[in-house]
Amino acid sequence: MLKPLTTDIEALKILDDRLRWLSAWTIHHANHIRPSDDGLKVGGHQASCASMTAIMAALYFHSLGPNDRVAVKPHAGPVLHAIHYLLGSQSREALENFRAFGGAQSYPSRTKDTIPVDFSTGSVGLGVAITLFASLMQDYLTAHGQLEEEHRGRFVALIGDAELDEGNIYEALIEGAKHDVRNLWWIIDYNRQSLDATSADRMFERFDEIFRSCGWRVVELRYGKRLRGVLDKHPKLKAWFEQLPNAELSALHYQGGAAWRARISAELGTSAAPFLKEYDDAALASVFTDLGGHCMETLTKAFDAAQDDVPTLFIAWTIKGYGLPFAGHKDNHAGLMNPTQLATLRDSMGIREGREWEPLEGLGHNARTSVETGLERSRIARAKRERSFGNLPLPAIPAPAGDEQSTQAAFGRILLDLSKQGGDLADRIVTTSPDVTVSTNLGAWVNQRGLFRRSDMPDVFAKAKIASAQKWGGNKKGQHIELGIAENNLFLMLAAAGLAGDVFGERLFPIGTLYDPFIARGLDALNYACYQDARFLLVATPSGVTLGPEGGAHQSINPPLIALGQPGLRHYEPAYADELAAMMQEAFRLIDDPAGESTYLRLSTRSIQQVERANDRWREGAIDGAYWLREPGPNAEAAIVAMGAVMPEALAAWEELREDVPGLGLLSVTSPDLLHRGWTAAQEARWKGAREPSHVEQLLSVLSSDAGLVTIADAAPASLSWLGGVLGQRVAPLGVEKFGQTGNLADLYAAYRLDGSAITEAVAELLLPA
Ligand SMILES: Cc1ncc(C[n+]2csc(CCOP(=O)(O)OP(=O)(O)O)c2C)c(N)n1
Ligand SMILES: [Mg+2]
Repeated sequence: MLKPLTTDIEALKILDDRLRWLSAWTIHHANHIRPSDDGLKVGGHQASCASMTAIMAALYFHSLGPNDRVAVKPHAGPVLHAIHYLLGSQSREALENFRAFGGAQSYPSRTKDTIPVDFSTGSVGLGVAITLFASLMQDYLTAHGQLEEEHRGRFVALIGDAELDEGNIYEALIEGAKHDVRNLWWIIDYNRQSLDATSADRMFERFDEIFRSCGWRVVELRYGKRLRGVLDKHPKLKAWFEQLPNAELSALHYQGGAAWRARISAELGTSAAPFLKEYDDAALASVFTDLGGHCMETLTKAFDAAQDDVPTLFIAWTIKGYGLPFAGHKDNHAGLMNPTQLATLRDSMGIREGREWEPLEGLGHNARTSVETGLERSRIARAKRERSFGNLPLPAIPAPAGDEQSTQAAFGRILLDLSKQGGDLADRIVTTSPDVTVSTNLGAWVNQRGLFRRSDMPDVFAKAKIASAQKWGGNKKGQHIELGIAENNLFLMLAAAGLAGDVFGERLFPIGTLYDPFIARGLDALNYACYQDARFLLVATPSGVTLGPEGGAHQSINPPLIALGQPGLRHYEPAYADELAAMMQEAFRLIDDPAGESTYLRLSTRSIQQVERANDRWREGAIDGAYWLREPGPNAEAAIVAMGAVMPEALAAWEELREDVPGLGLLSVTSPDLLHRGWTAAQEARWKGAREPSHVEQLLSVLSSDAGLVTIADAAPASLSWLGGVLGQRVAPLGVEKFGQTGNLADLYAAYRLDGSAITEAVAELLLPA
């Protein structure tokens, strides 16, 4: 690891003040100075920023090395922008447009901000946990010889104390402990205030215990240098100070010196008189606000002392709104200074009116020189890293042989074949699963490629010659990362692995498997991964009521609708093994394409008769979202539109009806998501003068304009019923709208009207004269 930077303490204090000023000013400018056309509140969080400017100054201008990566608490976004403004890597224009279209984003965004944002944040808790999985990925890459020692760094999360209520943090903590995670700093801005209120006192000192029991070092930075000195001299005062509840402490910080004096005299009586005599009110307020998270000496010393790889939690005591007029007020979360208050702050910083954006305005020669020296050193450490794409030649993926197959089994076979065949793609695939590796058919791949462990882990059962289909030893070369049953962790792991090309310059092809209904369990983490443009393949299997006797709470209904509404994630639902192979090939291509995205495959355990293909024309359609499995006649009056596991029912119904309904077609939909996107994109293009109809419009326009469509899927019927809106054709939607039962397939399909007779009845109804 490279050595941390050093900048002298006085310069760091000046930088701390500048960050507090610039973040407050950026927010003020957006709310009070930039003209507003719509009268909408712009907002911003001056108090949340002021709370951690010292921590961020110490980190960015003193501690961070060039390989270190940081997730910044969402509401401190303006501080990060201010840092890059001082470093010269953020423009004044972007700051003037903070929260405006195309300007600096409200919360740090990897993809939308122009400054280097290592991890996006916004949904609290997730930015914290992703640093842990990124650190794991760093160990993975190093172990696989894909990352040199000198390119390794530390992963830092800057955390609001209320974020600690998010359960996903503890799920990650536990997973990290299992994998012996290291090179992590989690720094809590412990201002003891959330959005609504001051924090519960009962949790005090519990967080330390939780982290320590997971193997972390906990460093509490309660006092700044001055305050520590004072309290050490006055043990009674210290004891009194330490028993103050959070709310009382915040209120005193808000009220200031006179209130401290009155309170101390009332509660400590004459014993505090000598101390109180030493300080006037202003000095009293100043000494009591000298908490650890605002004291540059304390922060830099603590950071310097934690240079090994032990994961470390810093609890840095702070005051929300430090140095601002609403410091400590319980309602200050979205508080904004008024113009008069802002002018007072500006004057106190020695900044002249009209020169608010001047980075080093008002600094004398010596101060300016040392600040500039510090900035110059930090600049090198914070350069934006290019994304890494397009380096790997991808092999064609053949369909596994077999007349009868399920898509889930075919998935396992394809990975096994890839592994046996070897090559760059197979070596760059990393798989992961929350305790459903075997039941999602990843077992054979893991037998081949092994579990990833930093130190060797023997397969005890294999050594004892106990028969088992799973021969899983763990070592540095293993390519499967086992996770406990916590779907949030799966998605955060996929996010971290899917950002390897961005964070480490080394592209990986991450594949995560889980049961389809449990996508909902980690949905915000999935959204978070997509928001950052992480690239991965999500394989959700098994799905739908087609699970049969397994049934019950494992049956999924709405994930295709989730996928319809999720940017950055392409849903494919194959019926046949050859479609699946084509989709996996496409998914790998999309992972390594700058304009690509992630893919979600919804698979089934139902083994079905594979279709004979006359030619390869289906392939392009399947990748684009649909193709005619049975071509309709010109101006046909009806078509069956089916997706995935229920294709045999659709084919059987088609066979039965083809005589009575001339020209009846059977459309196999492989991605409602892509069809819908194509439809809206063509519409948008038409408004701009283009003529080309979308794929779905072309497919459906072969039918008569008032044709009837019977749509069927083992999923919410709304996944396909919208197809009637494309050309105004009538629809009879079949699908699952109630929670599933257990049962054999015939009974279930009859109960949920997914069988041939339901299709026949629906076609008949559509064709009856109105
Ligand atoms: C998942 C999620 N839920 C709710 C919010 C809304 N929210 C934003 S900040 C915040 C409180 C933050 O308090 P804390 O983490 O202590 O930050 P600070 O005091 O430093 O502002 C809440 C509830 C959010 N951003 N994300
Ligand atoms: Mg807080």
